[in-house]
Amino acid sequence: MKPHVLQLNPILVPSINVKLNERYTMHRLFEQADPEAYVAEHGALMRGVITGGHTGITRAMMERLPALEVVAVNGVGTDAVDIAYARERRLPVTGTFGALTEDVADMALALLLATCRHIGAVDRFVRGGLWPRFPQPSALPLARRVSGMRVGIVGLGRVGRAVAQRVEAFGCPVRYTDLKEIAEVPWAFEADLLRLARDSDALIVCAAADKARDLIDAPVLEALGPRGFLVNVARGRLVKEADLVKALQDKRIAGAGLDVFADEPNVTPALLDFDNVVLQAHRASATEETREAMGEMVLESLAQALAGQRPTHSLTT
Ligand code: 8YV
Repeated sequence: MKPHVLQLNPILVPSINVKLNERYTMHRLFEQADPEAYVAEHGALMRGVITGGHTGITRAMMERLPALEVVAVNGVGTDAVDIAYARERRLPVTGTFGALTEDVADMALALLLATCRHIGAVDRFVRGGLWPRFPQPSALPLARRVSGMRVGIVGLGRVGRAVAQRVEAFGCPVRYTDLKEIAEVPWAFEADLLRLARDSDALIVCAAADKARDLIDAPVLEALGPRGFLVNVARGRLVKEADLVKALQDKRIAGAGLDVFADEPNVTPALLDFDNVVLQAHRASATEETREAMGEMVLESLAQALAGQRPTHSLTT
């Protein structure tokens, strides 16, 4: 009999779904009209869970799955999983570590370029037929040069390093902050986030959000200053959104590029009003290539755990 696996989020790669269906009896909770009733009825069967980085899994849900042997996160952020409880139950919680690094770093660069060069605002200008109506160059403000910008990276994990490498190719001096200095990297460490913000033209948030929240608040934005840009490809709650809105309203920062938000999929409405803000829908890892690689890692983790082995990409066991 095939093991039963509960899937909390859709996977958009057909080949991965084919393999999941071949190997497991899949229970796609997001397709159920009444997910609560579904878990009540079938929860006891589930040996594996697949969830997304943002969705994670609560203790309450894991408690309803007594036969659970593995939580496979289709992502790298495990901040939404109750890790302490998983450890208590000796459950492996796996991630797709390394699979999405390049794409998330690419998204950080895309957001930095789009924000500094007004890509979104000018696209709206052209699309809206405004160019022929306002052909004079003064209709659009001058943009900002990205090449050579001083870039501050908040959190120098895999993604932070990949961002650093990319902006170096743009001739940008890089500094970073993290919990502690990292010995083997060529970039300058700055322990004080306020000082990093003050000495940066762009701050790029790449940190894990397991413990931290509201790292980027009014004082940090004030230090970044009216010519500074903020990019966030990590987690929304690392930025105090009310402070960001206020800083944008008061023109205390120059702009922001955001892929992640505090209350996804709801975006603080005020953020929609700024022309100097570029918004994405938590899509930094959403390429065919990366999502396929992530899916393969999920398959590998399920197979290992359900064969009684320690999954290679387990964080907890
Ligand atoms: C994904 C993420 O969007 O890896 C993470 O932690 O948040 C994103 O890559 C998500 O996990 C997709 O399920």
